[in-house]
Amino acid sequence: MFKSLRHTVTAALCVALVTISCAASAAGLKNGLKIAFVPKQINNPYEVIADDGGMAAIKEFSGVGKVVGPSDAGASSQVQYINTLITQRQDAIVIAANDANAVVPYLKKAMSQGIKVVTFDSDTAPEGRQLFVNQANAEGIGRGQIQLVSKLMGGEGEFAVLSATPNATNQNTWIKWMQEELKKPEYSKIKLVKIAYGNDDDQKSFVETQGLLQAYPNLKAIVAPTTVGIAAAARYISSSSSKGKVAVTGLGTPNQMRAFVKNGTVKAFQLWDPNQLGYLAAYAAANLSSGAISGKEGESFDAGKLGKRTIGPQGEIILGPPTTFDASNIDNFNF
Ligand code: RAM
Repeated sequence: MFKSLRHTVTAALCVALVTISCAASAAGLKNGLKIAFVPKQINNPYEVIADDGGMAAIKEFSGVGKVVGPSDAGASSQVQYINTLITQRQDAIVIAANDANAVVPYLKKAMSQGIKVVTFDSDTAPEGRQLFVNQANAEGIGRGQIQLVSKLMGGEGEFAVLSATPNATNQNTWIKWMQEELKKPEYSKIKLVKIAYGNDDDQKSFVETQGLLQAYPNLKAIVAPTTVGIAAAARYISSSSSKGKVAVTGLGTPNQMRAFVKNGTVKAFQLWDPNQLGYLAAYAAANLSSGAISGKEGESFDAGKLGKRTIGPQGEIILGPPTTFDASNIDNFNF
């Protein structure tokens, strides 16, 4: 009797252990992974939403997450944070790079010491990281911005781009695709007159908007492919005589843009969910750090509530297509 009881207990324990170890290996992630997020800027509302998504993911797989970074988006402002994270022996660094090259030597140093490096939002040169978690296909974002602004301008007139910093990899890639799209004959009557840089600084973006309106009196639209820029441009225009004459569009968060959509300054703009971007980047980093993936094209991994994701060419993982927001749908979104 005792013997059989002992067997039953042992069997039950085995079932329990097998269940636990199956649960752990289903996700295949190590416990207690130390993952640090380094946003472009610590105080940019977009980056804050993305970082929150990352921290939520890290909590799900019982890691230890933190967010550190500069208050400006300058090319080298992230270097000191990377150096500290190397000293702290983090398992992974997840970074939205302010410059394609400035951070690469430091990220290479991190990787040489076994720290996994994932870029998200804004990439480095490929040798600076193992994976890049991109919000959406860059070509699609760039071409989509021109399709949208052309519609808002009635297919003709002058427009300007109000970008982030001159060295931002993501904005520069999108602008390159905007310029490609503009070569199509259907845009022969619209002209890009200037690319201005607000440096993802609210005040500078505000002043740059004012400068564009003064320098180009016939301006029909401003495209700001940055959430900081579009919010500042909309704020300036909404209380100026240009309201209703100069369209503002680009990439913005629904919560920052809602008031300007409601007061008619902004008809339509685009974005993806930054929270999901951070969430996906954290899962990518955890899978790399756990050895579940090595970063090769074609490898798949489990990204929690976002399901199975596959690594594409050049170590790129794409979140999904952007959404276009306007008066008809903006109240369905809260980020
Ligand atoms: C700003 C930043 C960020 C970009 C968004 C759209 O918040 O420049 O990198 O992805 O805009």
